[in-house]
Amino acid sequence: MHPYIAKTLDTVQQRNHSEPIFLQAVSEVIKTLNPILEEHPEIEDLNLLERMCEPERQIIFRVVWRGDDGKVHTTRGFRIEFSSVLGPYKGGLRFQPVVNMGVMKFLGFEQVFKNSLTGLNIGGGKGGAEFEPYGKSDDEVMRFCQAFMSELYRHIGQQRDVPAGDMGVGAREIGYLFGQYKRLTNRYEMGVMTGKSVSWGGSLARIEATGYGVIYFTQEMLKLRGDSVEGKRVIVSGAGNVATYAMKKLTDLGAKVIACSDITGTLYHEDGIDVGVIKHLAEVERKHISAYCERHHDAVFHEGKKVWGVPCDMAFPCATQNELEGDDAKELVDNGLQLICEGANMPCTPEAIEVFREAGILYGPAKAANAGGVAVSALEMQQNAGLERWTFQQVDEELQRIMHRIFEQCADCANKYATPEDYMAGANIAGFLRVGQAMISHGLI
Ligand code: 2IT
Repeated sequence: MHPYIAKTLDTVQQRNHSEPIFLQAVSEVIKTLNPILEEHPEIEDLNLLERMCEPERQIIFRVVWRGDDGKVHTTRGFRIEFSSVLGPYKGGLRFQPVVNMGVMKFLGFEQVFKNSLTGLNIGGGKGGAEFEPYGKSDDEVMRFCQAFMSELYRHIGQQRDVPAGDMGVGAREIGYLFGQYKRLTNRYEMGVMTGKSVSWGGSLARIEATGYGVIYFTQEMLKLRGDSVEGKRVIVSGAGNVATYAMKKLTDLGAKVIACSDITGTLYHEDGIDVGVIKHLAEVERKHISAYCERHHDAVFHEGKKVWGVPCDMAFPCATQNELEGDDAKELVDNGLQLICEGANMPCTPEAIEVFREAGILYGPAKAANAGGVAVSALEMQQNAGLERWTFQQVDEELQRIMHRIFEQCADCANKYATPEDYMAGANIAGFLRVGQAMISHGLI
């Protein structure tokens, strides 16, 4: 390891010792940067690595709201404005009880490199709150969103910081947040948020974009090996937007999705998962996937079980960080896995990635493979700024072009600086180079 990398890791470790998840994200990126440090001594001269590991601004705030139970709750809200070197801070809001500063910072850090890879003008940020929307009434969610925005509104703006959804934040929450922003600022600032409902400024294909993008990236990886997704047996973890639309695209392309999962367990359906039912459960009924078996009696639900034990050709972790560990990876490889592509942010642990690497499994890293969501968010901003409304096909074609470009950058950097098909190193290096060059142009700030 280059001594400058070791020194930076040490500094970041000391400064953030209570945030192991953030340290994991940082070390995964900077350990792959060895080859470019020789070629670019200015990285060390200008201390770019350490500067990149420190968010530009970290906002923590109190959110006070009254629940349906009549009780007053105090929740912690966050917005990490990580880097504005390529554009306004851009990244989602996550509402989940386990959210904390380390999680926010890891997601913000990943977002910087992901957004860089899109080639679009978006900086990196992330936010959220330790709030559980599941099982809450619409009214309660609305009151929480209004309370959350009562502080957040002073930090965001269409040229400043543009939040979107993430886990626990969908079109419903974005609507309540936007309504409160409009009330507080007395401005209909359409581009201040993305992931809006299509009826009032949202983009067609935004909801599909992350999942579809993951599969477009997968197609690119397979194409280089003269292969395709057709006829493959597939498992997907998660039952949210990313998983649902990854499953839909896979099914449309002739793959067979035999299992998916959520926090309650794994659903197995040998005939192929009926994505329409999963979508309805997630988006309309807001129910866990065990309810799927009421409609398909030949499907089986395994309570409390992870999906990784189901033998398959391809696996798509689309649920959450560190959901796939070293032992899961070994089991997948032993069962004949050929490809893994990440829909969630950092779903594979470092041990799991090492297992895949040693076995020569095709591995699509999240910051490249799941960048389609934020890319279409930027297209939503573009439509809002031009008072335009693109068709589904226009957005989808642009998404495919963007995913193709992302893949090419990853492949080129892998070939040039690492080894062919090392898309993890390729993504980190390509993402880093664009951010680094812009930082150098902006001087010491
Ligand atoms: O993880 C992600 O890339 C997102 N949650 C999407 C962020 C966005 O601004 O659309």
